Amino acid sequence: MKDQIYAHPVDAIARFSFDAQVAAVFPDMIRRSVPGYGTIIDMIGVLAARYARPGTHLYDLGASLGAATLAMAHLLPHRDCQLVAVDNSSAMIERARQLLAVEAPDIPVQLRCEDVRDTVLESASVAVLNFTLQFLPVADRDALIQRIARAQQPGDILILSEKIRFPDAEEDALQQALHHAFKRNNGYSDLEISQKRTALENVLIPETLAEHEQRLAEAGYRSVHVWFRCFNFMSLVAVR
Ligand code: GEK
Repeated sequence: MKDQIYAHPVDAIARFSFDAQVAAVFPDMIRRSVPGYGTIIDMIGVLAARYARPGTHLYDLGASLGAATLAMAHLLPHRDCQLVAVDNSSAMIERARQLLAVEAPDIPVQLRCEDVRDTVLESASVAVLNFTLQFLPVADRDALIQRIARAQQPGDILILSEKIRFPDAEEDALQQALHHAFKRNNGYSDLEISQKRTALENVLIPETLAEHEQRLAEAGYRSVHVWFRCFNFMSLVAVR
């Protein structure tokens, strides 16, 4: 289904939330809004296949419809790993349940309708935060990253994808303009782009690459690699 949520003028734009309306159009919305989304999903599968250890858990935190879970499921080399997909939107989890039943009926996935800040984490050889951390209050981010790190052993990974901001105002403006050009090229009108931007204010709070790197280092990740970047979107693999 095509995302037309912000296609018509709205008087008072409500804060963006991951409700049933968003869940229904989510695959179209995220593909047309996040540069490289398809590549990032595919490569999460490749990364997970390399780092998953037998008998451990693979967590997709803020899983939405489970695209990253599915990518990991298809390439997972060990049958005794447990895939866990967590999202606090019941609309997302319900649709994810239906999609996974069709796309990966033979691969058991534990679906949890929970806040990622509360979900229990254990022996996490692979943890994925694919455009989720950016929706948490900044004050809650250190604690979540530290909790993930504590559930991991040396050599385990956290894949962290985020929209970022740049410390240099001119570069930040350029990267934002390029992102908007990407959205226009994908069929979003200027009205849709500007209304969505208003809805996301104080909901999606981007940080700089340096802020992410510092948080990961403080949590105990010994190396952090930028493996994808396009405009103001990037994905890191942090090795515990
Ligand atoms: C993908 N990873 O397709 N607890 C649990 N879930 C949360 C929380 C929270 N505190 N806050 C936000 N979410 C997905 C895409 S979308 C990114 C992730 C985007 C969930 C929220 O309900 C939504 O499903 C997801 O995080 C963010 O690979 O829409 O830009």
